[in-house]
Amino acid sequence: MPPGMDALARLKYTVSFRAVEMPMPITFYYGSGSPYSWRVWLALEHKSIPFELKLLSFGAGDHLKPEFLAINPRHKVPALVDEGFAIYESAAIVDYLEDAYPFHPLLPRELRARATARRMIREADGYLAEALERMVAQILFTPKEQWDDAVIDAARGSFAEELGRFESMLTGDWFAGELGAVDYTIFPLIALARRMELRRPQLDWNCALGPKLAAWIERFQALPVCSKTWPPHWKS
Ligand SMILES: N[C@@H](CCC(=O)N[C@@H](CS)C(=O)NCC(=O)O)C(=O)O
Repeated sequence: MPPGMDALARLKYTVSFRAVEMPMPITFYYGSGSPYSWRVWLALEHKSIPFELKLLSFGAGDHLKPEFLAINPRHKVPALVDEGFAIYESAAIVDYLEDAYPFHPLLPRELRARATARRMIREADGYLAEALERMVAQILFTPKEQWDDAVIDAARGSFAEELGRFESMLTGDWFAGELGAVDYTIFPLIALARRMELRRPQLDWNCALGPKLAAWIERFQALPVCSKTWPPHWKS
């Protein structure tokens, strides 16, 4: 501590020194390939918030262990603990980060632009993600011999229809003006849908993606944060 400081300056120095030396990091519970987890990771990176990443293994049943159930009794990732405060549900986590760490905003500041961005997030969670989950249940979690083609085709149809809606919502480089929470919600959903083509090539998303969405995907994939947060098990 520099000599000659008065008591108040000394206290301020100590507090700021401690804040620098001993930050209480956020603990972020994550699952590789989970689009909801990916969205939160992107939000944390956007805000440059330091965090400790806890990669849960579903295979090992990490999400069913008592210590994780104490954080999220619904045994789902993502979840986050910030100085003892536990929060789960990806959209709520992103809202929390936006409120608790207002720098580098994830949503537009202007009232109506912000409302519109939130509406798009609700639409993505309510309709796009809903159709995706129906495909995931079949293509990723049902043995191939037991796939119900009618269920997959119906879900693929709903997802494609939603892609058409989001195509028409995209009026600039990003969904809500600046890169932010809407993009971070939608990209992981589309990335997972595309990933499922490895198992079911007939999904053929290129046919369902309009030119604006296709260019937006290219733009997003060119961001350093995209490769930084790419699901680890997709890299191998
Ligand atoms: N609505 C939740 C969905 C989270 C979710 O479905 N997570 C999946 C992985 S993508 C999960 O953890 N599943 C494990 C389980 O349900 O036991 C959110 O947005 O956070």
